Amino acid sequence: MARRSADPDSCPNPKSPSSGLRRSDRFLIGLYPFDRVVFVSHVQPDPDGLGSMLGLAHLVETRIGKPTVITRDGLISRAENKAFVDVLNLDLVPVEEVQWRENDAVVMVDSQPRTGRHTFPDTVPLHAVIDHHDTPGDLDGVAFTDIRAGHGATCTLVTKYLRDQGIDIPEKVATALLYGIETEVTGYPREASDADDEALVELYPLADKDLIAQIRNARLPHSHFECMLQAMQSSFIYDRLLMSWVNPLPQPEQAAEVVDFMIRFEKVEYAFCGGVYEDTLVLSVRSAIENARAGEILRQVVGKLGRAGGHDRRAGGAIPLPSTAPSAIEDIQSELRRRFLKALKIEDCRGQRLVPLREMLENLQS
Ligand SMILES: [Mn+2]
Repeated sequence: MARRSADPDSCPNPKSPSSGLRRSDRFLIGLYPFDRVVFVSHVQPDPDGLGSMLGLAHLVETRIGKPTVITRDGLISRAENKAFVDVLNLDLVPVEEVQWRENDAVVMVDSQPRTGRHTFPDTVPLHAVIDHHDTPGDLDGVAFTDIRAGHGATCTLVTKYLRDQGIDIPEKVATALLYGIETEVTGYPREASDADDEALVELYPLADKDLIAQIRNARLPHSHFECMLQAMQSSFIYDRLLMSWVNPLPQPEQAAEVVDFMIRFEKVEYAFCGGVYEDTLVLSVRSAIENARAGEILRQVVGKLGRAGGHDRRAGGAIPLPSTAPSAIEDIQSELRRRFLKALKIEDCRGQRLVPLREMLENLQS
């Protein structure tokens, strides 16, 4: 399998003159003038974002002794992610409750500014952005940036910062970083670089494997099964694409749970799920092939209707709905279907139900 090689740490950062300093040195030096460091990530924060904030907070507190705040933007609804927060006992401040101070350094991880993935005000100036998404953000005026799309996880970059600074990684931090990387790079096939593997090998002996097991096998709510049933009943196969709709979506992250499950279907290369949550159509895509360009395709499909982005094999998006009337939702759904089929050059393909109607009815009667 082709491996992407991670760019070396010595690769010059266009925002900083070549100084012989490592990125982690420059990151820490830049924080000296500030009184406090506030970490932010994207909406519905995932283990990679949460683990990165936790790891960097440990770095900042240990190395330069500044107080830190770790925030949560929006809901955490996926069962594994809730378990991650619970078993690791994370103290997350809802981002809307942060009292922003003049002398805060705001550090964004696992996301980039003005990509439509945040709810805190645009007027809060960002000091640093550390990310691995290839979704371009507006980095104007950000003093420190470390964007490495060649890495499978932001937690990998954070692990490297901790190692470079010679800092012991406590069990809780190691567990969070390990699970953060694992969830990002476990795929069909994996989206990982050698740097991700190195970080995993380093973190594994330090992490609490019992906690990892509790997170990985988190107990599932009733709504998970209702959502999966609806997804299966609504799924159509269009050549190498499977499309599912769940309306309404019990939790926004369940669109991702649907595609994580559906992409294992041996006959398709792309799985798409859309579902209405409140007044938003939440979208999620997975691909089973390399060079799938899932993020790019979903951005193209969504266009000006909303926002989308992601990675080669995983992508997400959201479309604000002017109306949640069934006919308005159907209109947007058929437009998205048309655009997705066009993007995959299968526009002449007729859809086939994943589960034939007759079987569904027979199951109901038996
Ligand atoms: Mn990530």
